[in-house]
Amino acid sequence: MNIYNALSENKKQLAVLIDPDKYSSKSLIDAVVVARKAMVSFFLVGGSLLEKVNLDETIRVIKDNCEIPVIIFPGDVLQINDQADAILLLSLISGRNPELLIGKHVVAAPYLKESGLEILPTGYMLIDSGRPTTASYMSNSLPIPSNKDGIAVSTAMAGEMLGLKLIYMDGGSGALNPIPLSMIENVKSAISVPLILGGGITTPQAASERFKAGADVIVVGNAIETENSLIERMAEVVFSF
Ligand code: 1GP
Repeated sequence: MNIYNALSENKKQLAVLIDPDKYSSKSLIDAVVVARKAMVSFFLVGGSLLEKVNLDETIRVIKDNCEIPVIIFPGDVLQINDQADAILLLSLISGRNPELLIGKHVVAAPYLKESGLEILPTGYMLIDSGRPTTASYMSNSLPIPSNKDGIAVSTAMAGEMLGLKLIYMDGGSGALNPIPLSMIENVKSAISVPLILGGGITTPQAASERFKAGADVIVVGNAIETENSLIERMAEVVFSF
């Protein structure tokens, strides 16, 4: 399966973020079973900081229990794993940390080439969500202020002009406030590549509003860690479009 083509289909899609630190084998299998039933489009796996050494096992459990494609959402070069289907090759274009714009990519390139993973060049934009997140702290970068739509628009446009194939706007996992609708609308109308959106989306209504504003793929992580059934309700929103 070509993951980029699947992400670019002109339809709304739900991705479930699995932070390997947050799941036991049992709770992961439970989540996978619900995700399969709900016909979730993708799993993203990874995190800004992984405290347990179980990425390999996490991906294996997912692959053993469903056909849903696994995309690595790496917080570091240590999170390259060839059991997955694809990897978001993130350039943190909202920040000015050269390591996350090109440095880590140089280190990772030979490993990525060897891995056989499908590479998804992604303009990653952290948006301020009301409090520091692990992503903003670990990336040593300043998120874009949530009321500065113009900065977000120009940043996303620049990312597309540089050849990045996806734009991912993220409030960071566990964001206090999800990304405002006006920012999503303005960014979406300025780019033609798929727009992935995540961070602090905890209700089907918040997801629905953000799909309407222009998000193509919505990523939900935190909210489903304690309530699996939310996956089904989020998926119902996707199928209502
Ligand atoms: C974080 O976009 C993802 O990078 C998902 O965020 O965990 O807050 O849903 P949540």
